[in-house]
Amino acid sequence: MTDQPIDALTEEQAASEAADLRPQILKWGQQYYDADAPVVEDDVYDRVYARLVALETVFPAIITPDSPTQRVGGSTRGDLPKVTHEIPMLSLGDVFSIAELKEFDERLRSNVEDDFDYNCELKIDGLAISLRYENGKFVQGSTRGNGQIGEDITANLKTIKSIPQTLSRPLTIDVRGECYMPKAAFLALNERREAAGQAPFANPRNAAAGSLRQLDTQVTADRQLATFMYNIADYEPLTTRTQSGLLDELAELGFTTNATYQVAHNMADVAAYIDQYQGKRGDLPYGIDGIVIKANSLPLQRSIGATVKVPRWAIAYKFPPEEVETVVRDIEWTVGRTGIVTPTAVMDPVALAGSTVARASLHNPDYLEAKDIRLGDTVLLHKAGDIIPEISQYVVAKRSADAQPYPVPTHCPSCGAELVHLDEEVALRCINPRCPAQLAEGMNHFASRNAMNIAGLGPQIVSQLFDRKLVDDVASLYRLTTDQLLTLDKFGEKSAQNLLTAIDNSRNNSLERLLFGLGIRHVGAKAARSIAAEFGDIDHLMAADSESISAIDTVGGIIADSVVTYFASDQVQQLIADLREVGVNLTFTGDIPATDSEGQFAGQRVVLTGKLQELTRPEATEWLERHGATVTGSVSKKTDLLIAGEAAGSKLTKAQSLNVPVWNEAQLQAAMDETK
Ligand code: 3B8
Repeated sequence: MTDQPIDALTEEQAASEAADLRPQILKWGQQYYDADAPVVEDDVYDRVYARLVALETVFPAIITPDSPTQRVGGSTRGDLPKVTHEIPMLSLGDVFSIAELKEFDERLRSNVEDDFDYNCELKIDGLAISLRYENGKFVQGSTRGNGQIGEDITANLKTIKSIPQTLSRPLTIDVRGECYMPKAAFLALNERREAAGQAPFANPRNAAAGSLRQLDTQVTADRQLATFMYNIADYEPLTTRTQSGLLDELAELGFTTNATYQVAHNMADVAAYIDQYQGKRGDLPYGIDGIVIKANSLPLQRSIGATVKVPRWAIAYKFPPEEVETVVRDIEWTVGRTGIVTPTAVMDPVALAGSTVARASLHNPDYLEAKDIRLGDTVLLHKAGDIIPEISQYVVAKRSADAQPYPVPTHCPSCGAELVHLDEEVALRCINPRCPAQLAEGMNHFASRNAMNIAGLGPQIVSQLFDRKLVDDVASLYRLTTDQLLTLDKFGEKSAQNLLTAIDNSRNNSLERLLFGLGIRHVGAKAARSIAAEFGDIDHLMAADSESISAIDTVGGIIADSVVTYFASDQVQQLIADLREVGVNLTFTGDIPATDSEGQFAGQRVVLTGKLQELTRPEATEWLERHGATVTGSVSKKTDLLIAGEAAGSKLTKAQSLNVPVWNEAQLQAAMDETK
């Protein structure tokens, strides 16, 4: 993007710049919506988008029908029903300095005759939601959307424990607040995602947004979302007439409110509140991005009113982004358990928002290229969502003249095998199954709490075990001796004995822990449990075909195919034989999990083809599998249903020739809506 003034451009130059920006914006938008994993910061996206809008406004002739500016309803997903907010859900105006905050105060005081107080609140970094109660019963929940029209997310919100189903009084009210993911839940979720080979969320806000848009409410329920409610569309039904009293009354009604609010008589009080929480920010269990001040009197709020977009009686003070400068010394490429090779910037350690930071993920080669981080660059570092260290940008003025773009490796840093991009994914992968880095990561996963739960066997010990060639796979763990362990750094009799006991005890685990611990692609802890319970022991599982595995209620075709492929490998069969020989239990000894009722697509083979508009492939697949379908890749006589998106090709023709029923995306959506 150039920063040339637009009126200095010719139409041809404008057209050419716009043509460069559009694919970039579309790609970023796609990544955002498909994966809830933005590749650029929101403000970069906003600036580039604004530039395109400006170009097209000055030169309307250059607008193309496929320009991202020509899309309607970009902020809401088409697959969720719409809700009209009878009283609009406004957003807050924001200021970035105490000086601007004082201007806001002076403007307001010059328009209001009497003295008044403010209520100060933390600005929670989540998603605004509106909850409708009729006669004290929760009837509908929605997102803000564009303020007039939001999306209906009632079913998802019903899974959130802090949202009361029934109020302590039978009021009819619309209550507004913030839905967020606590930092601890976010970290645990990302750990689970990485263990199951899924991409982690970039920050708690994205994780919360992704969780609220789930088609399957069980997924939302597992995500541990929370809420703080802070506003009401119309205060008439309440007894209180102040904002601070409103927070108390909402709490009495059964809502969760944030208890940190304080009434301020003047700007000195407000400044003290800001100081206090800016310092405590890193210690809070949820992310905040500023504070909000509101005229405390509710009737005064009403008389002051709002512009079309923001209330005039409240303002958000955004904390200065806590950013520090540091220098990039290295870019490390590490290989994860699933073979994904991730770049990490290694920097001079700096204190940032309550911790010392020396590393920041650069996610993937595309991200590295977009950020253009080079060795020796001075960079600005912040914490995304108050928690994940992230490089904002390099400092242009401090880049040395001979800094070179960082080359993306073509070969695995651990084993030297050639790296690949599978299925057009952004991630770079090493697909060598004997890659030592993957083996070590695999062993860490094997030992982790939800897998074999071997206390004391952490990454540092695992890497020493591999370095000293004491192990070469997970079965060899069970042949370790005290003498061998005594050779490890800082290991004495006692620590060696403790680790051996922990390893020994894990022999008796029920099969699902082993299944999960083996790290079979797509097999999370839940699927492992259902599979172990269904087959009872590993021999029956290894003899099973994909159909019989995917016949399990909660296990779909993708998982089943992955399990079958895994056990078909000679090396895997050897590993299982070794595990048996060293005495690891291979049978299910746990409780039988409750099975779900018959899914709508039970026993059906479904194929997806073409480009879906509203859903992503994985979303559609996951939903179908949860409802009993086996989702396969090719159309045959056995196919029960083809779901065809746009530009469906040969699979559609084949399905038609075989008289296989064909649905479009809208029909799939209708089926999804019905089962809600
Ligand atoms: C009016 C009041 C929007 C908001 C508001 O923690 C309005 O009060 C709003 F039109 O968005 N993120 C808060 C937070 C957000 C808002 C708010 N109060 N504490 C927040």
